[in-house]
This record gives sequence, structure tokens and C-alpha cells, in this order.
Amino acid sequence: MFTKTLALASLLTLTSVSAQTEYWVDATNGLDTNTGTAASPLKSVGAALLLAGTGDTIFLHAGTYSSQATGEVFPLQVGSSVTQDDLTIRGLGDVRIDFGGITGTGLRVGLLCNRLRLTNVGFFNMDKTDWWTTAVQAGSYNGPGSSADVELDRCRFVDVNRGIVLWQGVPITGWRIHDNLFVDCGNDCINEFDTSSANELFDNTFVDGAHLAILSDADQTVVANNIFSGMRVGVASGATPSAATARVHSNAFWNNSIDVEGAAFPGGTLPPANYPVDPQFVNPTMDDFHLQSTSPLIDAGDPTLFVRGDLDNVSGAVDSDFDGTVRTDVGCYESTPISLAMSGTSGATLTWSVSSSSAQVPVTGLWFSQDDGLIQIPGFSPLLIDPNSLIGPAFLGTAPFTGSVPLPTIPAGVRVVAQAFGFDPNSNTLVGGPAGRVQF
Ligand SMILES: [Ca+2]
Ligand SMILES: [Ca+2]
Repeated sequence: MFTKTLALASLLTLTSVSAQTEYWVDATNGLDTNTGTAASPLKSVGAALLLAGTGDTIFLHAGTYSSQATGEVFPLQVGSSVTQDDLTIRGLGDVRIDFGGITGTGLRVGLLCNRLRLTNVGFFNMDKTDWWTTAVQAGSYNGPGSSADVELDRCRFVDVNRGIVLWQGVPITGWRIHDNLFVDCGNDCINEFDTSSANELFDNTFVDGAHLAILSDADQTVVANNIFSGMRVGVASGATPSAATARVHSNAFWNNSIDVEGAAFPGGTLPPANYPVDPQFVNPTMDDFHLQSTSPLIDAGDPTLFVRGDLDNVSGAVDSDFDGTVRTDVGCYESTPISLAMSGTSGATLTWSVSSSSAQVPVTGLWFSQDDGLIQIPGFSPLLIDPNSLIGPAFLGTAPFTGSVPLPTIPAGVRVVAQAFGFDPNSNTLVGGPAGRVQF
């Protein structure tokens, strides 16, 4: 333990060194006249988007970003006038972009941000009467298309009109829209209007929408591992797509007025490889759409799709039924017996507590790194830490276990990421858990 303690403390002093620029935004303590470093954060998302370039990362501290609070001007623009390929926009904690009831577009994705990742951002509060009003819009009506290979994950769309619109004219391809939550949308949650678009819409949860969850005119898009509940329509196609039997699978449909409709679903029949079952949400009247432990959707997702973290930043696929096979739960939340609490103060200590709610997983562990990343080990849950900045060996202990290390003074901007996991000695399986993050 002593060696590990030294390793952790000394590596932390190296600080995080990155070839790309990081821009920091803090709705509470930032100023748009600041430089945008961690120690001198900006106030508005819009100011960061004006500065960011290719490969950069924008970190948004928890808080509410709006016209009133931070002076945002909508639509926010990404990749519209300056090349911003490989840009990451990452929310930390409860990040809310409050549109203040506007009509029109909230965030526009242009042609110049291929491989954009937009993760852990909440979009709230739009007008629900104007047909065009949309939180995230890519391309334009019969326009030139939009950037490819965008990843949009762990976002919340609450009380917006449309959630995400991918326009037609030029196909929009390679988007991975996953582990997002859509609640109370006034119109469709996801639109995909070009017949040649080819994307993956998976592991999302759509609830209580007034219109369609997904309207896809595309012939190749995959729709899998999603929950559609309380929607007017779950999945609809336009007039031309071929049968969607192979593309629309492993989704749960429950309590919708219509589950599927359109030419891709002959006779309005739900393709067989789906689940017409009650998801068993924990407390839907209080907007808690986690799954109860008895839900038939646990470990029921298609395991071949890309997985990262769920909406809570738990490993997106966990062997939570301990059968030795790692499968994601259907929907945007993943069940795990493992929980993690971690906190740290520069110049004081870093502490953690890992526990297991299952007697079948009596051993828990924790790996540290200095950044967020992804390690995919076949047969195991994904680890949401950066393999290039892994800090020493894991801490292992009988659940629950706690630990701490003394910390030197840590420069602003440095972060410690931890991945909690459990071990089931019966099936000889590592069971994934939540990722934690301390930002200094
Ligand atoms: Ca399993
Ligand atoms: Ca899932």
C-alpha cells in the first residue's frame, strides 16, 4: 500500500500534459474576458466555441448555461466557420443548457467538425409549438449535409421540442447517438431525413413524448438497445425504406400509442427481435428511469454495439446477472452492484469508498488514471479510464473498502479518474462499475 500511495501521489504532481488545448467554462465563476484555462475559466459555452480548434476539448463545469445566466447566444455553432475536427465538448456533473423557451435551433453542427464528441450535456426548455424548433441540428433542409462520425452520448433532452435532427440533401453518416435520455419532447426526439444516411442510434431511453421517438427515413441506420415508453410512436420510417427487421432490434416498446409505423414496418408489425415488455423503471413519476433489479431488460442488449459509459458514467455493459457474458442493459442506464464515492482536496487527501450490493461480488477494486479514456477488454466491462495515464496497480479489497492518499498541491486542471469494479469468484468475472472523477 505504501508503494502505491507514493506512486499515486508522485504521478499526480506530473500534472496532465496534453498536446491539444483545453478550454474551461464555468457558469458560476467564469468570465468571458478570461483566457479559458482551468485557472481562468470562461463563463459561456459560446465563448469557448469561438476559441476551440481541431482536437481541443471544452470542459463545462456543472451549472446552468443560458442567455440570462451566461449570455449564451443561440444557436450555438460547432464546426460552422472554423475547422473543429475531433473537438470534444464534455460536461462535468450536472451541466444544463437552458434554452429559455426559444424557438429555432439550440446548437448547430456544421460541416467542419468531423468526429466531434458531445458528452454529458443536458438540453432543457424550448418552445414546443414551432415545428422547426430543435435542440441539436445537423445540416439543413436539402442542404450540404453535416460532419461525419459524430458521437453524441450521455446527454439529456428534457422539455425540448425536437431533440436531434439530421437533415437530408447530402447523407449524414457515422453518427453514434447512444446512452441519452429524452423526456417530454414536444415533437420528434430524433429525426433522420436522408434515405442514404447511415448511423447508429442505440442504448437511449425515450419517454413520455408527444410525437415520435425516432423518425428515420434511412435505409441503413441501426436502432438497437433503446427503450420507447409512453410515446405517441416509437419508431417510424418514411415512405421508401426497405424492411427494418434486421436493423431495428433489441429495443423495448411499452405503453406507446403506436410502437412502429411506416414502410419499413410492413403491417405496422414490430420486428420479432424486440421486447414488448414493461421496462420496470424505478420511479417514472419522479423521472427516475433506472431499471429495477427485476427488469427483463437487464443484460438483454445487443453486445456487438460500441459501449462506453451509461448516463451515470457506469461501465456501459456489465455482467450484472453473473452468467459470465457481458451484455449491456437496454436503455441509457446500466445496472451494477458496485458503487463508488470519491473526493479529493489539493494539498490534503484523496479518499475513496467502494462497495458492492451483492454477496456474489464480495471483492471490489479501483483503478486510477489521470484522464478519461476507454479500455475495451473482450469479455469484460469497459474501463472508462485512459490506458496512457494509468496510475500503478489497482487497489483491491473486500467490499466495502475505503482508502486515502495524501495529496501534494495539485495545479488547477489536473484530474484523477477512477474506475470501480467487482470480482465474482464463482464465474471468475470482473464486474464493471461506475467511473469517478476528481477535478482539481
Ligand atoms: Ca450477463
Ligand atoms: Ca444500455
